[in-house]
Amino acid sequence: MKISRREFVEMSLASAAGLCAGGYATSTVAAEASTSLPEEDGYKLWLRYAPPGDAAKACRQTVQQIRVEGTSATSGIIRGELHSATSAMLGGNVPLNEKDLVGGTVVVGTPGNSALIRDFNWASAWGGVGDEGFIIRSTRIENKSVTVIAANTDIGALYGSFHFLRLMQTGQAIDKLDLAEHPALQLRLMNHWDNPGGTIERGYAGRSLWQWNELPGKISPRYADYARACASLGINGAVINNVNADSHILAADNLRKVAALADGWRPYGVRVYVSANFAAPVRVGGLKTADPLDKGVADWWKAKADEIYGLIPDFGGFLVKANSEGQPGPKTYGRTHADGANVLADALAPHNGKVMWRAFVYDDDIDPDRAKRAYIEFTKLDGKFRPNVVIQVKNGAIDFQPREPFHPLFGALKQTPVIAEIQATQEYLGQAKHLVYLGTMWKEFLDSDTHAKGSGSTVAKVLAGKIQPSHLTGMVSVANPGLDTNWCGHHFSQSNWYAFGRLAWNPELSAEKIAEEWTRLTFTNDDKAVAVLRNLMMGSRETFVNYTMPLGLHHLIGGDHYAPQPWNDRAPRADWTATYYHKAAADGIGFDRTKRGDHAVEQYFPPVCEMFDDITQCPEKYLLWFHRCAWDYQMKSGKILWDALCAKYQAGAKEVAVMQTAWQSLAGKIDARRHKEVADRLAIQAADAATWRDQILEYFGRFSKRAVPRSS
Ligand code: GCV
Repeated sequence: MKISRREFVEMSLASAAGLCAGGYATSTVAAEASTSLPEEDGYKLWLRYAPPGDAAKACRQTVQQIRVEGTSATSGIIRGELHSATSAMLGGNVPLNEKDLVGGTVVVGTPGNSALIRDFNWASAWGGVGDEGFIIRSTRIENKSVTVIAANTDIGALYGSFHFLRLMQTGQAIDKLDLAEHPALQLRLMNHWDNPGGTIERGYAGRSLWQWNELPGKISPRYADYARACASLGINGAVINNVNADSHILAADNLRKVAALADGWRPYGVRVYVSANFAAPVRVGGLKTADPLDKGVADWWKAKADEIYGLIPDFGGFLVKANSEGQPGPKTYGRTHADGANVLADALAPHNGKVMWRAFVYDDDIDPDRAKRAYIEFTKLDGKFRPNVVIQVKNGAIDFQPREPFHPLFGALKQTPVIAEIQATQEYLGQAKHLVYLGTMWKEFLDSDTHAKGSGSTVAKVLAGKIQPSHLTGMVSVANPGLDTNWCGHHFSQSNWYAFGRLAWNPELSAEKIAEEWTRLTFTNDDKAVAVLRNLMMGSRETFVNYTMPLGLHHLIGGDHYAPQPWNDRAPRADWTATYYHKAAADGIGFDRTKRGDHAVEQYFPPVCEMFDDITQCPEKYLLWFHRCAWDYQMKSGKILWDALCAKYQAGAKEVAVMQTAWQSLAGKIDARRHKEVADRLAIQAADAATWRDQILEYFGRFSKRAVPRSS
């Protein structure tokens, strides 16, 4: 059942007024089921394996027993997962690895561990799915109907098994399957900003999952639960510590702790990576310098890499934040970012390790505009990096704002692999207090056309190496789980972990499909409830933008990155204030990045450059990012800018009330505990949205000298 956003708003409002009979009438639904659903705490994430309703009967025919081939730890995990999941969903013990093959057997394996699978002549498919992909087919063996989940590797078989379970859980037909999947991107990594003391930079869901004081001797069961959740989405690695890195993560005793995590995650296909502090040769190694061109420094990194690989043979590599926000780096020694990345790359290369070098740099001697600096620095260095270096670029040129145009570096580096960094932890998007589904925001980014090689050169295609060939591809996300029971603080923040994983696997998936899938897995398969939930999620990011930073406004915050602070004009750096960005004054508002301003638009390929530059073509959602406008500038709607701005803030705050109503209408369709916990956070969100609206409009009104029009 699909309903438009407008219908959703109308239905929710009607429901609030008791007018809507179509399944959204709060009282009936609530009364019906409020006592029947067991309470849930959210720990199980999207792996609840609730019975899939009407689809269960059909599934029972197709899944009568499970046969998982192989003896590896991963095969054991697949066996356990399929057995417990299918038994839970189908309401009874599903036999496992019985001697006889019967109709309705699900066979899982690889050509390496299964004679049955080796016998299939699926040569064309095998090549296509590579090391991490899988094939799922409904077929016949010994004249019996079976389902085969086959892959070249155990990890591919694990991913295929999770995929199969996802189809079951979401109530899809599983009796005529013929599909092959493989990931579009190679590096699909969680980036944890966890500190060894247990705190998490920009973490809103409790303390770090990693118990540094207990490792390596004591292994929390939560480590495996974490890796399982990652594997269920195809996430294949985790950078376990903050990019503002404590150099001592590289000390011998800490590396043993890292190795213990790696050992536990290996069977799930989750490789460990570490954020390295560029000054480690000095701080840990006791050298006098960390100059990347110093032989002693290069030797130190080589020895350190050898030591790491001695403990962790499949160690992924280093993530580095250098010469950024006070972190040390090669520029400290008069060297370039390429010099810095290469010394680490040379140390890792014999072990097949990678360096992910962040482009989040904004030294103010490069250009007065923070948005321009990374492009200027990194385009100069294109082609100067070793083959095992990738440049990790945030989705936008400032810093994970509620809305940014895509970073101009995407498509601009022709000889250097680029991977994208997005942020699931909602640092600037209401943290874990506001319900904001980021799938839509990431799709807006991934679908942006860079025009790097003509029309259709979307960011997604650039990342997948389809525009310029790239031997290394990937997308990473600043992670949002912590020790909170429900992992992510807000139940809906789990959807952002989920959406990241699904998009890193396939950036062409739609945000809507992912929202619907997550909803069915996490809450309910009830179609009407799913429609409400999906629409709630799909509109939530635009709503957040409306009540915080619409029409291209950005960074209207202070140090907490949460509350409105448009008046913030004092910080250790000008580009940490709000006034630097909005430049509100009596004559207007906005940052002139056009060809008549600071020329930032010229960092984009034509015709994107011209589109952003020309105020009549520039999408209004980016208006004040690129243009400075008078308060009475005529918008496409015919409204003047001030009135349009007021309307956005008013609409945003109103939309949160609609979200509350929609959520209320689901009482009884969602277990009482999670329903209340989300309702409580929505109440905070509603109050915050009103505060944003009122404080921003009061503040900008001081410059526009215009009254706030009555809200329509
Ligand atoms: C880890 C922003 C955040 C910082 C973060 C930084 C980064 O500035 O506020 O907390 O530091 O981005 O991405 O390195």
